[in-house]
Amino acid sequence: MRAGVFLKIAILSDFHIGYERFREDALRQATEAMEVASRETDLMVIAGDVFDYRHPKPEIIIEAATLFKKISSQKFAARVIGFEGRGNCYTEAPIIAIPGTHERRTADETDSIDLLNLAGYLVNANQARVTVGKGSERISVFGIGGVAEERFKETIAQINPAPLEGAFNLFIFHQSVYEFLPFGENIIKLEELPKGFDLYIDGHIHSKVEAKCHGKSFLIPGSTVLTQLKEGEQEEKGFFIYDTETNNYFFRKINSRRFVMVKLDIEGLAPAEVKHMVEEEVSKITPGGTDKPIIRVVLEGRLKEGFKNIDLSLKSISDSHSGSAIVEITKSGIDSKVSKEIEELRSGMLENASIRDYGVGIFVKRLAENKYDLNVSPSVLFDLLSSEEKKETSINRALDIIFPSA
Ligand SMILES: [Mn+2]
Repeated sequence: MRAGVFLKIAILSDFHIGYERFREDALRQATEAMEVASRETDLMVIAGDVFDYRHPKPEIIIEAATLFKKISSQKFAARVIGFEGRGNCYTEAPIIAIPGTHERRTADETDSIDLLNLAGYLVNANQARVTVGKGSERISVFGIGGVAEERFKETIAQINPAPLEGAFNLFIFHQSVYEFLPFGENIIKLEELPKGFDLYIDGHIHSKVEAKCHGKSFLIPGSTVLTQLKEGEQEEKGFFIYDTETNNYFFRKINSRRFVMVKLDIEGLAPAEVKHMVEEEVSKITPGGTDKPIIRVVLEGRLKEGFKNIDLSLKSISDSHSGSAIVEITKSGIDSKVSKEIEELRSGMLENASIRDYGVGIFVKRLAENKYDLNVSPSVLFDLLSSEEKKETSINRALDIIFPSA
C-alpha cells in the first residue's frame, strides 16, 4: 500500500472535433467532458482522435485550440514534472493526449496533436513518458499514438514501453484489440500489450469497454460523440474516472444527444404500409430534453411483389419529423446488392477500422502477390504514396527511403 496523496484520473477519448455531420455535438460534448473532468479529477488522459481529420481546417483547429487553451489555463493541483521521449513538453497542465487514427500522418511527420502540444495546451505523450506529480504521488503516462495495425507490435518492440518505479503507471494507445475487434491476425491481443502497468487505456473503439489486461484494468471510454450510427452506440456517452487510492473507477456520463436504432421487418408490405409503420415507430420515440434524438430506422426484407424500392419515398418521413428528431432511414435489407455491399463495407466489416487501413490491407496483399521483399514496411510506403503532395514528390521520397544511399 502506497502512502500519499492519490489522484483521480479522467480517461477520455475520441472527441472527433470537426466531425462534419454532427459538428456542434462533437464540440459541445467534448467541451462538457473536459469541463467536468477538470472539476472532478486531477489529470486527464485522452486516447486519441481529438480531431476528426488528419488535416483539420483552420476553423476546426481554432475550435479545438480554444477549448484546450481554456481548460489548460485552469488551476490544477497536479502538474507535469517530467517528460522523456519524442518531442518536447511546453506546459505543466496535466492534460495528456496522443494522436489517433484520425490524426495520424506518415511516420515522423508532425500532426495536429503536436500543434496543440507546441501551443502548451496539452502534452503529447506519443512515444513518450509524461510524469505528473501531486504532493508525493507520481503518475507516469506512457503513450503510443495510433499506427497502422500491422505496425503496432513492431512499434511496441522498438519503443519498449516500461513503467516508472515508484509511480502509478498508465499505458495509453489507440488501436483495435483482437478481443473486441477480431478483424485480422495483425490486431494485437490483450496479452501482447506491454507488461508492468497499473492501468491500460485504449481509444479507437467508439463504445465503452471494461476488461482486464495482465491482471489490471483495461478501459476504453468510447467516443464523446455519435459517429457510426451503430447499435452499440445507443449507450450514453461520457468518460471514466479512476481513483488511484482505491483502484476503483466509474463511468461519468455527459449530456449527449440520444440515439435510438429501430429495425423493422417489411417483408411483403406495400410502400404505404411501410410508411405507416415507420411513422408509428418514430412517433413512439419522444424527444428527450431539448435535443432532438437521432433515430435510425433500418428496414429489412423485400417489398410486396410488384413494388420497387423507388416506390417507397422515405425522404417525406424524415422531413415530416424534422422538427422533433433527426431521422435516418436505411434500406439496407431491401436495396440492391451493390448498395448493401457498400453499407456492409462502411458499417459491418470495417467496424472501427478506417478506410485507409482497409486500403493498406489491399496494398499489402498486392505487394505480397508481386513478391515484394524490400526492407521498408508496406504501410510506410502506402502512407508516402498516398500523401497529399505532388506525385513526383511522394515517389521521390519513397525512393529515398527504399534506396537511402541514392
Ligand atoms: Mn475514433
